[in-house]
Amino acid sequence: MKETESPMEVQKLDMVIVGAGFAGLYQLYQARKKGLRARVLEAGDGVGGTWFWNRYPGARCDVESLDYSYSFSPELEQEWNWSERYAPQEEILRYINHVADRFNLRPDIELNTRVHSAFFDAQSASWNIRAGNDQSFNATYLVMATGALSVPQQPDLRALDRFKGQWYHSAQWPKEGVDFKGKRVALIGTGSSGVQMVPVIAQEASQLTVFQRTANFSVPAHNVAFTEKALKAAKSRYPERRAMGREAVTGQFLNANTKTAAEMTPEEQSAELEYRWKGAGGGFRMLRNFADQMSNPETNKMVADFVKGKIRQIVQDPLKAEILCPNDDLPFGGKRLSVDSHYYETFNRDNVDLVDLKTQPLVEATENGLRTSARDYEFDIIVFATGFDALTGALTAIDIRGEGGLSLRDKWKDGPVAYIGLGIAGFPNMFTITGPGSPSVLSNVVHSIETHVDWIMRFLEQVRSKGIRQFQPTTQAEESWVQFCADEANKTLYPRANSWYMGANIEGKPRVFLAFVSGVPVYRRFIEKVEADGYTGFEFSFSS
Ligand code: N01
Repeated sequence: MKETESPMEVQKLDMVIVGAGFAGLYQLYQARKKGLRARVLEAGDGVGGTWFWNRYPGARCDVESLDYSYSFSPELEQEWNWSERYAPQEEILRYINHVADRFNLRPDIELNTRVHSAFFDAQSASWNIRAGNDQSFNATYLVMATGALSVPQQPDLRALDRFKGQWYHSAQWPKEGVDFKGKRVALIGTGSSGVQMVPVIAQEASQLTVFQRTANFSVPAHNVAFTEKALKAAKSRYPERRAMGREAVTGQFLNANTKTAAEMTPEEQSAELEYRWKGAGGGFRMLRNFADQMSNPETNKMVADFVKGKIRQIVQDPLKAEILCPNDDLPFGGKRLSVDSHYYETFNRDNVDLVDLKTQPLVEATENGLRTSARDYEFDIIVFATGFDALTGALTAIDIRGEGGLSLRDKWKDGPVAYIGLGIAGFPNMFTITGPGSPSVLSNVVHSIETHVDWIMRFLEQVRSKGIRQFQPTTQAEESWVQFCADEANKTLYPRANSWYMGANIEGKPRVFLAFVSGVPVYRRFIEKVEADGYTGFEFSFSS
């Protein structure tokens, strides 16, 4: 059916929300609270977004669960008991399902309903949405809660169809799991997903061969099970914890050192690094060793060299250790830092091998495994942990047309252009949650989601009380925000890395730093000022 033909039955709504992950569920909760008729459309057959799809062995969050959880309901905070510092995927998925039930969200969620297109209709100032098996919706507001990392990147590996074994992508993991017992397994990709999988698969498989293209840094999570006492104590300080998170660069309290490296003695520098590497620190605390870690190349090199020293201490085979040590041109933290449980230690096992794809690139799949430029390898299972088309992929996957039929794909062909990560000029009455140009993937994303949804709801309250029919950012505001984001990113070392933050992992994707780099508090103050000043940067038209 053509977009211009009238569909059989159109469900009329105030708001369509695309995606039933953390963002979509909270948006629905708040929209309903304000009396909006809202509906979530979700491609999967369950809620959970990232945590619904990424079921690979070892999957868990890299932001501590006490932070990586909703803060809007103190009752929910108190009721839910996280079992570990970093909860595993199945527990996070259980939590999201609990939220869906506890707040009775399911009646307004349509599962198995992938959104194909969203066309803005100027006459009615609303969105016509096509989804699922030719279902049609019309909504005054469209909220894209599609997630930053939800379109898997599958490498174009020649002759994969010839391979007689099984192959899987980390982000499309079968619900029934994969039995690795006694199997020869290839794992391609050593980002966060690969790093989490390696220690777990190694314990089950007869042989695990890790194919690494670019070494990245990984740091120990020091994950622990909560004791009842520790959890109770942490929960008793929840408001304090959340308040500290709000004022932290990443929206999560990491006990950041406020001194630059130059303000410390060499002994103090070493003590700081050791503290953060060891049990009391761990995880993303390693990103906060020194205030100038992500802006001063010398300071960054000190951290990078410290971590490389640790890799060389842990990995007994010097050849493997060298392959696992990132090159000097990769700043520490320039690519998303991986947070692991015994990743480097796993390379000391007899059944784990490492192939450096820089010296022997992958050529193709064969009937029995993989061929590199050096030799053939035999496998029963190939696992791809090759990442995502980050931040923009899920938005451009949908045919979104704004004013005058403007296509989002066309508008973003040279990189995403958006205002404060929330709105896009030419696409009226539409919001993106944790969109490009917001802290999103550089932050505790659940915190950023709540910030965005709360802002959107206050914005809509104004829109509705003032009889505003249509709103969108101005192109001028959008351009200056994009420039500001680029200027801020260029003050840091982030753009030096070929990372997915830069779109560098997708062939042909424009190289643009996709997130707002200067931190959650700076960003929040900016969007609060936009609000306090009467929504500067937006233009409005009123109902006649
Ligand atoms: O993906 P990645 P990921 N041939 O893009 C390699 C979040 N996450 O799924 O660096 C060979 O980081 C690629 O190599 P290179 C988190 O934000 C969170 O691991 O491009 N190799 C790289 O090694 C994370 O950062 C958690 O040279 C190929 C790897 O595949 C983000 O998701 C857990 C290749 C991809 O790494 C993405 O992580 C997991 C090819 N053709 C993920 N193509 C939490 O803990 C790609 N690679 C919450």
